[in-house]
Order: sequence, then structure tokens, then C-alpha cells
Amino acid sequence: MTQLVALLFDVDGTLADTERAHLRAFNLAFASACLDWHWSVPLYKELLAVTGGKERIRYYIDRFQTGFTFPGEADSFIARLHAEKTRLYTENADRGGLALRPGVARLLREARQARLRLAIATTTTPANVTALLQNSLSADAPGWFDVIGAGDVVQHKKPAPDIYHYVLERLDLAPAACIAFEDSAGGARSARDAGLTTIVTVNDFTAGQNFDAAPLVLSHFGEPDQPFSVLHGEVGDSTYLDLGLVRRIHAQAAAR
Ligand code: XBP
Ligand code: MG
Repeated sequence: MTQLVALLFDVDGTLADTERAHLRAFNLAFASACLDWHWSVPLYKELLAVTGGKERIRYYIDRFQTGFTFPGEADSFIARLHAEKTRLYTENADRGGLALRPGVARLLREARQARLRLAIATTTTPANVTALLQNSLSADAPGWFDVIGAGDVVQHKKPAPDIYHYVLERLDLAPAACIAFEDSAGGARSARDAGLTTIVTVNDFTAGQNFDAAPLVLSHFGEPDQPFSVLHGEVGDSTYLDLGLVRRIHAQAAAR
């Protein structure tokens, strides 16, 4: 049976509940560009089906601002608007505005101690990943990850499997040697289509989505004093996700 060698993490919704901070940054960027656009939480839930901030803005304009005239070329207008959104998002992270979800720091540290390799596979912009890791984990945390696959490095963002293919290729590992962590149906589909076993932790934006292919769906990773709820799967006596449980899930999936 293939040994577990690497853990591959999604970022938004998995490492941290970032989507409200993304939403705030989008709305602030619209205001600073003197646009009277405002995304509510229910609208944003719908817009999240479009992964990638630039792609999301374009979809919103096409669908909800049909009369909008671009000042100049559409791609560069969207890129400028999105760059301002990224600036506002990372500024918030630098002010300590983002916190990791329960159990994330503990599991990452345990994996490092056990000499497992770590990688990131995300749709978000690389600067957002660096800002989150440095501010909520430690200044050297980006260096904990052998590969950070993020944003526009692939042509097709999640739910396409491209970002996981990109990361696996750079790690020089087969999917069977890895396990992925995701929070959304699109992310889980991306990982599954790259041949990865996936553990899911849901959040406000993704609870109720379809995670049929995932062997384990949890409320969050949990801590010794903060047990997870199991939405799907078998955890034995475990009340939080540690490396022992991750290895069991990986081995069970490999045996199937
Ligand atoms: C996250 C996303 C991202 C963020 C915004 O999806 O879809 O677009 O919402 O980030 P996942 P950018 O967790 O599946 O990677 O604006 O930097 O694209
Ligand atoms: Mg996610």
C-alpha cells in the first residue's frame, strides 16, 4: 500500500474562514472605484460558484450589470479592480483580521514533526496566501510548504483538477501518496478529479453542499477541548482530527 507522504491544503474556507473578508474587500474595492455595486451575503453565496476573484467580477458584470460600459479594455479594468481588492484583503490580514480554523495550526505542526510534506492548492491570489500564513501562523510559515499552487498559475481554476495536477507534478508525487483537505463541493471535485482522497471541513458558505466522494466530512478539524461534529464518515473514538486519523482515512481509501 502507498505510504502517506504529503498533505495538500485548500486555503479559503479550509485553513481559515476567509470568505467574509474577501466579500468585504470586494465591496470596498467597488466603493473606491466609485462603483455603486454592493454584494450581499446571499448574493455572494451564489457568486462563490464562480471561483477566482477576477472571474467572479466578470460573471457579476455579465449577469447583473448588463448596461455597464467598461472604461477602456474589460480585462485590464477587471484586473485593476481585483488588484485593489487584493491590496485591501492583505491589508486586513496584516492587521490580524484573519484567524485559522480550529485544529489547523495543530495539524500542520504535527505533520511537520512527522516529516510529512505540505503543499497548498488554492484558487486565491498568492499574496493572500502569504498574508494569511504569515499573520495567523508564523513569519516563516510560507516556507513550511514545498509547493504553493495559487491563483492564475493554471488556466482552469477549481472545480477543474488543474491546480492539484500542478501541485502533484511539482511535488513529484502520485495522488495515492497524498491526501487533500477542502471545504467546498467545487474544491472537493477538483481534488477528486485529480485522483486524491479528500477530507472535507464545511463552513457557513458550504454546509449542505454535496460531498459524496469524500470519505470524511467534518464541521472542522477540532481540538482536544473542541470536538468536531462528524457529518459523514467513520472516526472511531476520535474527537478531533490528528495525524493518526488522517492516516487511517488515507489507508482505508487506498484499500477500497
Ligand atoms: C476560493 C475562491 C477565491 C476567493 C477570492 O476558492 O474562489 O476566488 O474567494 O480570491 P477555493 P481571489 O477555496 O476553492 O480555492 O479574489 O484572490 O481570487
Ligand atoms: Mg475553499
